[in-house]
Amino acid sequence: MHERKEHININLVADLCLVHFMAYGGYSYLDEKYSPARNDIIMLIWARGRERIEKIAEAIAAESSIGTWTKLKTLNKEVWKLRARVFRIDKIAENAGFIYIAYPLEHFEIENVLQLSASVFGNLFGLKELYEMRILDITFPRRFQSKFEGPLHGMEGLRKYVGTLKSRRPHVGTIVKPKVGLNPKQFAKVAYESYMGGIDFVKDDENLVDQKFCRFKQRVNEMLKIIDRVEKRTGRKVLYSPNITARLCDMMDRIDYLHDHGWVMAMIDVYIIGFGALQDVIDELKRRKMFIHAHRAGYGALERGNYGISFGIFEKFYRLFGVDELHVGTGVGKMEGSPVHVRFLRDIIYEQKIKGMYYMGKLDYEWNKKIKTVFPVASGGLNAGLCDGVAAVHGRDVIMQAGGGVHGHPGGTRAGAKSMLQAAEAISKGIPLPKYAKTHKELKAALKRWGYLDPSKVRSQMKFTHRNKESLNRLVEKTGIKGINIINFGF
Ligand code: RUB
Repeated sequence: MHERKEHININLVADLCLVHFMAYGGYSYLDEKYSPARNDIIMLIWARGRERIEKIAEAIAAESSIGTWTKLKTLNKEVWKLRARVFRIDKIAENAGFIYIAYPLEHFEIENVLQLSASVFGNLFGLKELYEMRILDITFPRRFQSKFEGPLHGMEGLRKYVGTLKSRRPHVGTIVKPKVGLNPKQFAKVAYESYMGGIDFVKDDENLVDQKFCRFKQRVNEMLKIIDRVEKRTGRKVLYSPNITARLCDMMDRIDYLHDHGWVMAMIDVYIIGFGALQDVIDELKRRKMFIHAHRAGYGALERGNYGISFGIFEKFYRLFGVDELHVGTGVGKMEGSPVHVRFLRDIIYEQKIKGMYYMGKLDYEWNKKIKTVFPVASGGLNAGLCDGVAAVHGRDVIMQAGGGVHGHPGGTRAGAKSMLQAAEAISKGIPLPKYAKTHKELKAALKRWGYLDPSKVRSQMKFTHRNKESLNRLVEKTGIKGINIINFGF
C-alpha cells in the first residue's frame, strides 16, 4: 500500500499531514503506522464503492471527523489533531474492504452521544462514493465509559425482586397478545391468567401505548389491581412493564403517573425514541429507582443488507445509559440472527470482557467494572418447545418471553404460562424438556402443538462456527460483508 503513495507537502499542516493521491479534500487521513491511543474510539467499517477503497476510507474518516471535499484555509494544527485516522484496511477488492478508524476522544462532547452520532453515524452514510457500508463495531475507551453509570439494577436487581437469586432459573415473560386491541380490563385479565400460570413478567407490546381502546392510565390501574391480587394469592413478586414510548414530555408524565401509583417498572422502545430522549427518560426512571425494559423494535431497519449500523453498537449505548433488560434475539425463533450471532449480542450486555471475532465483524471489548450486567431478553416466535434451544444459545441467565407461545397454547393463556414455567424449571434442573413433559401436562401439550427443538442441533451449529473459524475468516477475507451476513444472519 505504501508504494502507491505519492507524498507532497502542503503548507498549512506540513509537519503533521502528508498528502498522497488517495487523499480526500486535499488531506490524507490514512496512517497505517498509527497505533491507536488508549483513549481513542475505534470503529470497524465495511465499505464498497465507486472509488478505490483507500479513497473511500479517506472520505469516511474526513466526513466523520474534521474534513470536507476540498482544502480549507481554516484548517490549523490544533484542528488537525482532532481528525480520524484510518490505521488499517483489509482489502477485499480494489474498491472494497474492512476499514479500521481511530477517533481521538477530544473530538467528542462525551456525554452528548448525539454529537458522537452526528460524527460517526452522520454524513458518511450519504457519501456518493459508497455502494455499501456497514459500521460493524465500535469500542469505547475507559474514560468515555466512566461518564456513564450503566444500569441501576441490572440482571441481579431483577432477580432479587422476583426472588430467583438462588435458583438462577430463567425468568419467563409474556407479551399480551393480540399486540393491540384489547381494552384495559381484557388486557389485565389476560395478564392475570399469565401470572397465575407462573409468568414472572408481563409486558405491553411495542405498539401499545395510549390508544383510545386501551388508555395507558386505565390499563395501569387495572394491572396494579390484578398484580396486588396475584401477589396476595401466590406470595410471589411479579413484574409488569407498561410501554411509555411517546414524545419526551408525555413519557415524563407517564413516569410520574407510574411512580405516583407506586409502580416500579416501565418499558421503552429504545431504538424508536432515539438516543437523546432515551438518556433523559432513563435518567428519570433511575432517579425513581424504577426497572427499565428495553424493546428494540425497528433496529432491523439498520443492519439488514449491506448498509447500516450493527445492532451490537446500539446495545453498547443502551448498556452505558442503563437499561435493566434488553431484547437481543433468540437464535431459534421468528426473528433473524444465527445462534452464534445472538450469543454475541447477548455477550455484549452480559459479559465484562468480550473476545472479538473477525469472521463476525466484532472487535475485542472490555466494560468498566461498575457497568452492571443487563438481563438478556430472548423473544420473538418462542414457545416452550424452543426453550432448550434458547438455553443452548443464552444459558440460564435469560428472560424467555413468549406471546403467541403463551396465548396460543391449546389449553389457553394459563396453560401456556405454565408450559413456559415448566420449561424454565426443567432447564434449571438440567432435565430435557421431553422427559419433563412426561409429568407436566401443559409442557406436553405445547410440545405436541409446536414440536421440540433438540438443543444439540443448536449447540453443534455454534460449535461448527467456532471450530471452523480459520476457514470462516478466509471466507470473510474473500467475500467481505457477504460472508459476515451468512454467518450472522444465514443469508
Ligand atoms: C413477540 C414479539 C416481540 C418480539 C420482538 O411475540 O412480537 O415484539 O419479541 O423481537 P411472539 P425481538 O412471542 O408472539 O412472537 O425480541 O427479536 O426484538
